[in-house]
Amino acid sequence: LTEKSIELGHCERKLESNKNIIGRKAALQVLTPWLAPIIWDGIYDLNVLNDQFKDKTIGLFVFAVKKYIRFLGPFLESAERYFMVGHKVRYYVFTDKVAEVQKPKLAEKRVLSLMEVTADQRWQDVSMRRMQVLTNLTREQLPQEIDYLVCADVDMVFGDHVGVEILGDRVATIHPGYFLVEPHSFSYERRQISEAFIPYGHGDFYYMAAFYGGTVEEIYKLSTACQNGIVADKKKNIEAVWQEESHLNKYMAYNKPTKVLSPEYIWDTDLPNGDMIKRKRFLAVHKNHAEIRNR
Ligand code: 2GW
Ligand code: MN
Repeated sequence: LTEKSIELGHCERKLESNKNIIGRKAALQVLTPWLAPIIWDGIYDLNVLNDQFKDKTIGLFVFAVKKYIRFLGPFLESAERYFMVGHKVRYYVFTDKVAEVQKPKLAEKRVLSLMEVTADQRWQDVSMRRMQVLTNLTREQLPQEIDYLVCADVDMVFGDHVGVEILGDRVATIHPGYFLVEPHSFSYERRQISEAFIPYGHGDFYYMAAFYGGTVEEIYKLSTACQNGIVADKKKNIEAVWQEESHLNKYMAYNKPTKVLSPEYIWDTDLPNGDMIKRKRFLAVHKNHAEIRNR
């Protein structure tokens, strides 16, 4: 299966030189063991998919509070160029300073909802707050407005096509730093006391919380489960090693994604093995951590 799969993708060229890697790793598969597709360039026909999804509306959820407001302009501008071009799109932007946000000019069939959210003191709470907000949003408002929701970090830019090939019931992206890594070394939460605990031997990929999605109904279930985990941990005075990313991984380990996105969909040009990734579609913006993260 692995060898056959590789022929389908752009990785054919790489087969010889990477035989040692491919033999062991999940890296360049195009199908998971539970038969969900792993999306790489070259394995799908966009014309067919565009037609299948032509009547759907896609939401893009993003948080930009405190200093991270500065990332919003480039994020939205790049989304206008590359994200779901030609389809109906609604942006859901949550910020603590609505008045400070400059609304970019949007193409036809695309709308922006700006919503107020309180800025948490601790950055870990800012990041985790997204799950609570998502729970409410997907329960109350989104069922009437959209079909699919995609959730993203704001410190990113789209650099190449991201379209309906990513849509599915439950979709997660392989963390670009872990696609060649053995499951034993995944940075899952390994303390049993946390709700995000995943024992050795469980879990399939290490997913990154910077890009995931699904139907509104599925994101409601996912965010509710993650939020409950976060709250339960807080009661015990603990916090998962990678905050809501740990809870997302726990959820996906036991509610397997129906579609998996390859690291083409989250890349960081500082990482090694970039030559294995033909299309870098969604890229981390390099930031001065000391400056942007001080409170
Ligand atoms: C985050 C860290 C330190 C200080 C501030 C913030 C911060 C984050 C903030 O001040 N304002 C804000 O809007 N955020 C939002 O949270 C924003 O959308 C940002 O992209 C997201 C996650 O924070 P980020 O991008 O700094 O985290 P990363 O790039 O290290 O991402 C991974 O790990 C996180 C958990 O620690 C999340 O799971 C994230 O989804 C992962 O990609
Ligand atoms: Mn980020």
